[in-house]
Amino acid sequence: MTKKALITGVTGQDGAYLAEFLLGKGYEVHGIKRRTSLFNTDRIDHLYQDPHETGRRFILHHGDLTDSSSLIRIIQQVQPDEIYNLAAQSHVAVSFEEPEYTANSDALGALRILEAIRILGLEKQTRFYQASTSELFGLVQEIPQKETTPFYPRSPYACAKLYAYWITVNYREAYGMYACNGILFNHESPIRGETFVTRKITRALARIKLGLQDCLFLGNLDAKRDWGHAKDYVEMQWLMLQQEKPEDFVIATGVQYSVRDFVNAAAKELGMEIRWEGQGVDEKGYLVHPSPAGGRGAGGEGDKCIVAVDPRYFRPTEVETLLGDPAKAKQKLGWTPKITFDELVSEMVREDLKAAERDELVKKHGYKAMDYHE
Ligand code: NDP
Ligand code: GDR
Repeated sequence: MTKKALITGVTGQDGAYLAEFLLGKGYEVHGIKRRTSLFNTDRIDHLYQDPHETGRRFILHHGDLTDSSSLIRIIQQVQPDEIYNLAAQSHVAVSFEEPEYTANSDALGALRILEAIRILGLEKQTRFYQASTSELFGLVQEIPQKETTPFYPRSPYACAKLYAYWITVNYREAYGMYACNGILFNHESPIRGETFVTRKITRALARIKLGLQDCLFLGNLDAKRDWGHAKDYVEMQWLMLQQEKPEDFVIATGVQYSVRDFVNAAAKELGMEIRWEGQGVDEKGYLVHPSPAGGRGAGGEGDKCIVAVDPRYFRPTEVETLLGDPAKAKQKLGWTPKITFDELVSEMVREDLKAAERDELVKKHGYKAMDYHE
């Protein structure tokens, strides 16, 4: 029997990698996408199958995590063996600007799916994966963080995800459902959203290299993260649903770098040198460099600003340091990340350089792509 999986957030980074992975495993894959005014299926276009064809194994449905009726209808229609709840307003900084919407989609969204499973009597048939996050650890209580480390969320996003984490545990215990949390640390890729810091860096430095952009504006350069590759991590999402008993797992590499380290690694990949030594050090220890934002930064060749700090990107409450301990996943799921930090940076830079070269060509023909600073 062909297994059926339903993925919420299929148009996102993880959704795209997971859909591809499950199709490779022979699954029939259903994805929920929300209505948008323009096509936003770039990440899954290579998987698209014409709805007029028969025997399709990749099927998209319109739905929204804030709309129970659509979720119940789709789950009833698909009768999935596995549901991967990846949809979320996933940007931590944006969650301070849209806290209520973030709670609605990220916290109540998980509840709506769990309730739909229960309402439809699928508790024993449908396994449920919740995309939990290292942001739950927030103000860290223990280094490195593992499954038993106490949570201390530091943003509306993390608070919403905390609810989703516990409601998943509760439905498992209350109704005997196969429901589990993957507590995933940051994972990136060439299809990472452009406003997360890694992609923002690789994209901007590639464009600076080709003269398409002047300066990269960042926030906290000293924040430390445990960065892995999304392709490695989606395999663990699937493995968590293939165990005998549902359990929660930390997925991380166990290695930590700062945002500044990431900038240096990306710059090195492009053969660029970031001169962090500036004209002085300010009260917070940042190297000062005159920049259009009047902020703090680092110089490039001559006196040109390449990287500057714009306080706009500071968060009201920051998560300064995250480092995961993936020992349990290693032991029970056989987890070892295949892609190293250097390989991740190199792949992201390579792909963003290709994109910048395309933009350069377009520019040569008289068009200019908008230079968003987000
Ligand atoms: P993305 O932001 O790339 O993708 C999020 C997806 O959710 C998109 O498909 C988006 O649709 C969809 N979505 C957002 N709101 C709704 C809604 N109300 N209804 C339906 N769909 C919606 O996230 P990632 O792929 O990076 O992450 C996947 C999940 O894992 C998220 O839940 C995230 O919070 C969590 N996570 C991510 C980590 C990471 O490092 N990447 C680490 C730990 C957890 P659209 O394309 O229309 O915007
Ligand atoms: P994060 O990822 O908040 O960890 O959440 P992000 O890449 O946004 O930030 C990482 C760290 O970099 C600092 N930073 C900046 N961040 C952004 N976005 N833009 C900047 O200009 C910038 N400058 C410095 C941040 O302050 C932060 O400390 C991601 C998301 O995918 C979540 O959905 C997921 O749950 C967690 O990872 C694990």
